[in-house]
Amino acid sequence: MSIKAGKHLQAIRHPADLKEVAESDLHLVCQDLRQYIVDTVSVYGGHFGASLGVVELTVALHYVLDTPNDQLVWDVGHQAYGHKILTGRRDRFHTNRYYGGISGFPKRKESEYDAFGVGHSSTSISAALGMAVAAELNGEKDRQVVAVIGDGAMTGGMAFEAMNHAGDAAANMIIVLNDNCMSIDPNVGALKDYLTDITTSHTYNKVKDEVWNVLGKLSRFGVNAQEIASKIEGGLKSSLLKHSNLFESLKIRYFGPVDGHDVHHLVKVLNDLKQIPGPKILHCITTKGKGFALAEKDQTLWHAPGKFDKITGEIQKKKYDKPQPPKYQDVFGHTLVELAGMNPDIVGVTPAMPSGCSMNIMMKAMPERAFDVGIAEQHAVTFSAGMATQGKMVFCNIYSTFMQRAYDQVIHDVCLQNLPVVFCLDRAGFAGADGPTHHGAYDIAYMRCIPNMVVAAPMNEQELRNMMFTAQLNKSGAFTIRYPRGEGVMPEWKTPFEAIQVGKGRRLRKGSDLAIIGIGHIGNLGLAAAEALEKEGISAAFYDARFAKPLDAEMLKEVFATFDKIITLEDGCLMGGFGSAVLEFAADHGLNAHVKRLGIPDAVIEHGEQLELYAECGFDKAGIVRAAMELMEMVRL
Ligand SMILES: Cc1ncc(C[n+]2csc(CCOP(=O)(O)OP(=O)(O)O)c2C)c(N)n1
Repeated sequence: MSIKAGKHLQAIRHPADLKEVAESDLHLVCQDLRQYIVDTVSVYGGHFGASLGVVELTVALHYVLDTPNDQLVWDVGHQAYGHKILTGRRDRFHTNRYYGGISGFPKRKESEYDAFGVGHSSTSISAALGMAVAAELNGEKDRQVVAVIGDGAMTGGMAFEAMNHAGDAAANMIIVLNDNCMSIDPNVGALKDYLTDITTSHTYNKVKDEVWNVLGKLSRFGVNAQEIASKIEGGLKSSLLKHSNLFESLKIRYFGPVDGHDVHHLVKVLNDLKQIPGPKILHCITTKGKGFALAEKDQTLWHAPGKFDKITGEIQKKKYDKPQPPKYQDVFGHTLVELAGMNPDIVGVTPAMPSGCSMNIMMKAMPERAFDVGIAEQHAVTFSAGMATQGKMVFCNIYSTFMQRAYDQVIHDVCLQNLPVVFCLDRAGFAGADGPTHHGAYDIAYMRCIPNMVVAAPMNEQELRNMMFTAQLNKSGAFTIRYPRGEGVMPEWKTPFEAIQVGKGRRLRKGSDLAIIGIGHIGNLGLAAAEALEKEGISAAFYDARFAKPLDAEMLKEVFATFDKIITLEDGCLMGGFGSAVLEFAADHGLNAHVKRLGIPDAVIEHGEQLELYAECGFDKAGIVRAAMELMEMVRL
């Protein structure tokens, strides 16, 4: 279905076309751009509210800046749909996030307008500062560098590290703070209150307007006038405000707050800021979901609602005639509350993903025992470690991909001290439409090499529950449980708890020709493939390893003693992953077999449905069957 652009957007294929539009007509372009995003996302899905909230900012930035020469860095990038549409990708926008289509995030190889590849939060100021400093070193005095960062992303440590550096480096850059008071869930922390205080303080805003006027008048007279303006502004601020501004105290000049939906004012302000040297921050107040009433009202739901009816607002849900298995994240959420009811030491920690990982269930049931710490994975891990020293049993839930941020904290603050923290890694394996920035490809490899760490992966809901039950009984060392995005396989999932022996796998199918050893949910495809192989005349056994560390030595010895053909199966990276662990075990114990490892190769796997990506990497059901047949053939030859 082709989406038709409104007449003011139709002529705009690139920012150069936008510059042909009269400034007084820019709001019309905004209207069409917003409508185009609504029309497309309602039909094809994707992130929604964030892009609607920055329509005016996007238009103003591309109107004022000389992109792609000027560098525009979007933080996270889930809000950059307008940017994509204005920078040569309108015709392909309906392929957004689909296999083979454009990416849901800015990506350097996709467009010269995507100055920096993003997906993980809070990187924009660092990247922009790097660009600004390099531009200075290269003598490119006129190049503008702009980072657009949300108030949620601003809670991330990297943003503070970068501002600390930026104020001192004094490089020429603009930070646009897109403040909508929301992360995916309502934003948290003291900074949020601080930003609200600045926004709502009448005294501050009155003084700010006066400063702005003085500055505006002087800015026409060049750099010297800027210096004078700066002194006046500083004087006004310090004498009248009596307290200094957080950003100003980091030597980043603060402007705002401004209405981020007034495109005409934004153009004027950005033009002014371009003239002012050094690091500056423009505080814009916006509404997430702006222009689509339901999205303004329930901003968390409309962060990424999937497909919906743009007239009624009804979000499309697949309809089934029989009960479906739950999402793993919900099994986690409900099970945690159950366990916390039994064990008073249990607490929950999430870095900004309460609805994403279903920690919101515990936050609702036991608000004093569940913590959203902001987009701060490193802090989440060390905060959990601190609580563990005091006898708390922390379930710290972090998406596998975001845990990459907190690797040193896992090693230094948890494992070296042998603290019992449970890490639940959601979205392990392929994240799907979010693509490579979000795939949880590396966790088995990066966790299993750390001492004092158990690495487990459930094949179904019951296993997840039992692993969580087991983990909270375990008082020595860290315990990782990784599970994928989406549904499990058991509609009747609320089974009684049973402890699992740590490091114990299980055989689920007997066979005589070859053995498949899977780890985690992907094992269901392995088991299905083993059954399908029967029709091909191949008798395949299936083992569920459950643990990548410690490995089940007894089980592996049995497998190597019984079979000379073995397939290992994981939805994680092959290098250093579960299959590697099996081969290490075999080498260390002098065991021999033809081993074929299936998993994610040493390559960037793009976005698409999980099943499409399994197929691409050769470990969907058909791929596993093929691999088994090839192994049989190869060994016969
Ligand atoms: C390191 C990291 N942790 C978590 C996320 C998940 N995430 C994506 S967008 C988002 C909220 C961002 O909020 P904000 O920056 O205010 O932007 P808004 O969506 O409000 O426009 C979060 C937590 C992420 N992308 N990166």
